[in-house]
Amino acid sequence: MKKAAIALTITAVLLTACGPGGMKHSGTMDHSGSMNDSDHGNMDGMTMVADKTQAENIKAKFMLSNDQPQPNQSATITVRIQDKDGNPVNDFDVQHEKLMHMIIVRKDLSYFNHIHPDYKGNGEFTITTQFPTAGEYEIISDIAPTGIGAMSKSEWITVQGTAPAVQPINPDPTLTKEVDGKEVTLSINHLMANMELELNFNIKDAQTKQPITDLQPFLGAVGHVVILNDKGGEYLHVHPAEENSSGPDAKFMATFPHSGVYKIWGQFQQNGKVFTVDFVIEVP
Ligand SMILES: [Cu+2]
Repeated sequence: MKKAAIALTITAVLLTACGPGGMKHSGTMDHSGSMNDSDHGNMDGMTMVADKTQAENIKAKFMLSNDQPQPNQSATITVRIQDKDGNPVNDFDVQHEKLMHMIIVRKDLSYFNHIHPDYKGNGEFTITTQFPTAGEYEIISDIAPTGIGAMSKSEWITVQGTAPAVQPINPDPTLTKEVDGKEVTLSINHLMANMELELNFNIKDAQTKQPITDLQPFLGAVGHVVILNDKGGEYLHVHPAEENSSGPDAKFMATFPHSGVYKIWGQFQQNGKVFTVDFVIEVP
């Protein structure tokens, strides 16, 4: 029931800023051969987004090494990318340093994982991971088949056993969170649906309250932001407005397609360690 809906209803909004992370793989068409600062902020720059029909013509088959995956046991996920005739799609562009980005969330969005499967050739990607609990998970893959453009594919899987109680996805009363010794405040200008907005993550040292200015590039940019709605039907992959910032502000652009509740995960790196901060917001 769910499976049929997934391929058609996922709305992927891929907004890609220019930068080394978005550089094309060898030998592909590129909108701009060389990057310079004046190209930054050109949001339709590097990675073109596949149109709906092109994206629908690319199929992703998700397979698990065990049809009945168990919590906390290794499971290998294989994703086969095929064209509409079932032939493997062989060539992919690098986006943000990777050929495939994989996001795994539990249905209530209380669990989030961002991993990078290995490309085995012949359209096949694999990765071994674990699911922390029983329950339903959505696996989302971002790819950019060469010459077609960026798209997302997803599938639901069920991890065996008794699922823990579903956590309500309630909007956060304040958009300041402390994680790994950092105090992160999210601000969004003029929050409304269907309009491109700037999301600013301001990052301080949680103890000293001093601004953090030594963020390191993560996946070729100041950070990586993923947004999902609470119903699981909308996935926004968001990209930096200022690719090269090292803090304390990390700015991203995104468009929330509808009003409703969305969860936002921001990932940043400092001192060689990635930290993830999440916020739940309600878009009026
Ligand atoms: Cu990734």
